[in-house]
Amino acid sequence: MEHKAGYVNIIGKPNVGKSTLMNAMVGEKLSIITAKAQTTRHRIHGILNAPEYQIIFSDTPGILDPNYKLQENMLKSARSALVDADILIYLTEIGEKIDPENPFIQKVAKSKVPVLLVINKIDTSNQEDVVESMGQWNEVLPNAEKIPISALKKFNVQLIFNRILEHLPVSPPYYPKDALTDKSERFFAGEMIREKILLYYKQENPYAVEVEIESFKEDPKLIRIFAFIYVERESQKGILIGNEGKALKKVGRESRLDMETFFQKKVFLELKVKVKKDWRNNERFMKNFGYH
Ligand SMILES: Nc1nc2c(ncn2[C@@H]2O[C@H](COP(=O)(O)OP(=O)(O)OP(=O)(O)O)[C@@H](O)[C@H]2O)c(=O)[nH]1
Ligand SMILES: [Mg+2]
Repeated sequence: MEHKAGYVNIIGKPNVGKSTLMNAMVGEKLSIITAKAQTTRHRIHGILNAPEYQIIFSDTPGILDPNYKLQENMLKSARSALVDADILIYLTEIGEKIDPENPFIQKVAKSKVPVLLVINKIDTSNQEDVVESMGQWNEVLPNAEKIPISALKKFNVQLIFNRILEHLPVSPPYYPKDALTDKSERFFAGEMIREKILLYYKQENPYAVEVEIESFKEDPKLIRIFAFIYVERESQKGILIGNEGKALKKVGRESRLDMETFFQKKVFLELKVKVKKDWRNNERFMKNFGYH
């Protein structure tokens, strides 16, 4: 039997469930998920291997109008997903306002590769609204197959998988057949910390945060991780650390537990908060953090 392989890129607005869908397809928690928009900042590959195929899912930052340099970089990263896909999943959520003039949607409409228009979160809706939404999308993206799902409840996720297998090109694998992702252990450790910060702090504060894994040392029984948490202002540093350091301790404890599950090993984690003024507009700083 011929081997199939290809890239399935998941794009869409912030917070529609792109990361939840990728994790459900791959069966691992690779991408962090929160109820806040703009959780994902980098493209992350999640790889599904079987003897006869390799599917490379690409989770991307949500598409938005950029207000600062970091968001410009996030948008670039989402745009790149339009170019290198073998199959595109345009993920929307039920109730999303459709703007046919949106340049992204127009590009998707002209896509040369198969497009699956996936309507997520139907667990929060009813059949009538789902049918109506599918009809509306039919007018905007007539060539795309419409699939209503719930990524959270894993409803109809199998259907997406079947369609992907039908469209997947014949190709040798792109990654080793035991690879799960393109990202390093350090990257995931940093993301687990960022997820806790998005979950536990209010308003603008979590968006001003970047995490740097300064060292990651693994011995047979233990992983020692030292991380810097960068914020933009002194006041944010105070908020992050909290009264008697309690808030930061909670971030440390919860991140460590996640890491121990993910790496299947005991973890010793140390966190330190640092101020890096206005880093979200600092190209050099962002380059160091893998934004291009
Ligand atoms: N009810 C419901 N909630 C969902 C579903 N899928 C995702 N969510 C929730 O929607 C929120 C956003 O999910 P994410 O997977 O982080 O969304 P995203 O598109 O990756 O978001 P960004 O990375 O910010 O662009 C989270 O609170 C999820 O739990 C679903 O099928 N049903
Ligand atoms: Mg995401």
